[in-house]
Amino acid sequence: MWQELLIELQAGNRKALARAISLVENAHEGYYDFLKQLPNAHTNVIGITGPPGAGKSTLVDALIAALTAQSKKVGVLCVDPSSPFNLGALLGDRIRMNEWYTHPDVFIRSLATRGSLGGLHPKIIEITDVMKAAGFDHIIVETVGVGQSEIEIAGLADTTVVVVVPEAGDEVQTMKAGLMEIADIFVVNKADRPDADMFVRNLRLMMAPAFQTAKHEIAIVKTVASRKEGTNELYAALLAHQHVAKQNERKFWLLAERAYHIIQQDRMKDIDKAVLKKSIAAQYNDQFNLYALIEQFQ
Ligand SMILES: Nc1nc2c(ncn2[C@@H]2O[C@H](COP(=O)(O)OP(=O)(O)O)[C@@H](O)[C@H]2O)c(=O)[nH]1
Ligand SMILES: [Mg+2]
Repeated sequence: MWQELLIELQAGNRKALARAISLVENAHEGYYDFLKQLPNAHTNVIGITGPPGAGKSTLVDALIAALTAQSKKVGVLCVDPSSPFNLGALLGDRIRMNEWYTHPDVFIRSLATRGSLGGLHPKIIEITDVMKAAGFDHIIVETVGVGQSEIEIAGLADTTVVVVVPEAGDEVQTMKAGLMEIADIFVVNKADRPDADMFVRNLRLMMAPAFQTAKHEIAIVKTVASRKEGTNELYAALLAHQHVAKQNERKFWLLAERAYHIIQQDRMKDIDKAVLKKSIAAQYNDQFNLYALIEQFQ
């Protein structure tokens, strides 16, 4: 039933790709059968994550320019940040990347987060796998690195780039446990700021223990994304990491993360935080007990 769509998207038909993504994004009937037909494609997925405002979108934009200059085909997924209190997605990324929407070698899709478990789109892994079938040289996924989404991005990407900025000294300390662990490459963006070199030194010191146990070197690349500076160095670091990403042990770990996440999503699909909140509000009184309420949902 889905064979034709798959053949078209594999042939590079972008409309077919967009249709296939919508099929999966909206979990239309039969989408799982479509997923089961996907070939085992080996496109390297580059995850770009980091705090809001670090310059991730600007960096992705600069990276697209560097890659297309080398005639590479690039697919990009942007997961727009949205606050749990306000589910509207920001349109900034869309507007900024306008010039790429008509480029024949570039495909960009923005996904709104829908208050999923870790803040990423609930079907992000599946949609990335659809993108993998479409014959891109590189797939870039931009996500905001907050909370649980770090684990998701690690399961999603073969190479995880963590973007930080020079002034974020304290933030880097507190993010250490999450973002630091998943970084295959660090980008210190906004290197036009005066403290950039000192920050890079501090980051190296801070990462020294991790560098010793890591099986591969974790590159630190300085960029000024808004001036497209440092993108070639970043590209070199990405290529250098590709052979590491393809090692089987790591690959299987990533696939296990993906499988775990998809199973988790499936088991949680009937649980809606808004419904939980409504039930809590309706039942809240002096005798309220959260665990008794939870039982109603299990
Ligand atoms: N000074 C400076 N500003 C930058 C640089 N890269 C991005 N910015 C600015 O930082 C702001 C946030 O960038 P954006 O790409 O939207 O960050 P994101 O939230 O991580 O995607 C924007 O105003 C950018 O123009 C840089 O290298 N230097
Ligand atoms: Mg952004």
